[in-house]
Amino acid sequence: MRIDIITVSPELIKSPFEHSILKRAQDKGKVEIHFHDLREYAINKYGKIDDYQFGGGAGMVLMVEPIDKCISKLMKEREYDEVIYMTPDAQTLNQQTANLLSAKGNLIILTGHYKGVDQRVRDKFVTKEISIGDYVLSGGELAAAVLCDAVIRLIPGVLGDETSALTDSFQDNLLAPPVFTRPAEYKGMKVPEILLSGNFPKIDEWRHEQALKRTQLIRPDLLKGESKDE
Ligand code: 6GU
Repeated sequence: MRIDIITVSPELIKSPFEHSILKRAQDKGKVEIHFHDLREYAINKYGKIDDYQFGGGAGMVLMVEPIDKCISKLMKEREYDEVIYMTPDAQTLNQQTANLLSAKGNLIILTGHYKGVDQRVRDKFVTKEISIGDYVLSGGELAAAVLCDAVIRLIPGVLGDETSALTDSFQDNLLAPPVFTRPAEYKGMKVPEILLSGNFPKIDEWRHEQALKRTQLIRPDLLKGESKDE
C-alpha cells in the first residue's frame, strides 16, 4: 500500500509514523507513506494557500488551486483507489471502513485546516470523506494519523501475531473481553479460575459471554447492529 498525505503541517503528523507498528509496517515494506506540504503548491511566492470565504464569515478556507495542483501531480504519477478528505462533517470512521481501506493499493489523504477546503475540491477530487468522531479537532492531521493507524495494522503481515487483529474490539461488533496476566493473584485480587483451567473451548465461551456483557453495558447500540458511528 502507498499513502500520500497532503497537509499544511507535515511536522504535526510525521511522528506517529516513526514509532512502533506504523514504523515496522514501513520497514517491512507493507506500506509507503509520503507527505506533501500544501505550501509547496501555493499560488504565489508568499506561500498563499487559503483565503476568506465568499459570503462572509469567520475563518480561512483552503483554496482549490494548491490542492488541485498537488492532487493532479500525484494522479499523473499513478492511479489512486480513493481520495479521502478528513473532516468532522462526514461519516464516522469504524472498523468496517478500516477493513475495506486496508485492502486498497494507493490512497490520497487530504487534511483540512481552518474552516476546511473549498467545496469544489470535495466535488471534483474527493471520493470518500471521513470523520473520527463527534467533536472538533484543530485540523485533520491527527485524524489522518488515527485513520492510518487503524488501516495499516490490518494489512496482512503487519501485526506479528496474525490472530490478534481478529480478536480486537469491534472486529465482530463486540467489545473485547477482559484480559489478565501473571501473577494469578495480586493483593487478594484473583484471576478468574476459568482462565487457568486449560479448558480452551470453555475459555472461548467465557470470553464471548464477557464480551457480550461488556457490550450490553457500555455500547448496547453495537448489539442492535445500529452503531452510533454509522
Ligand atoms: Cl477528520 N477533522 C477535524 N478537524 N476534526 C475532527 C475530525 C476530522 N474528526 C473528528 N473531529
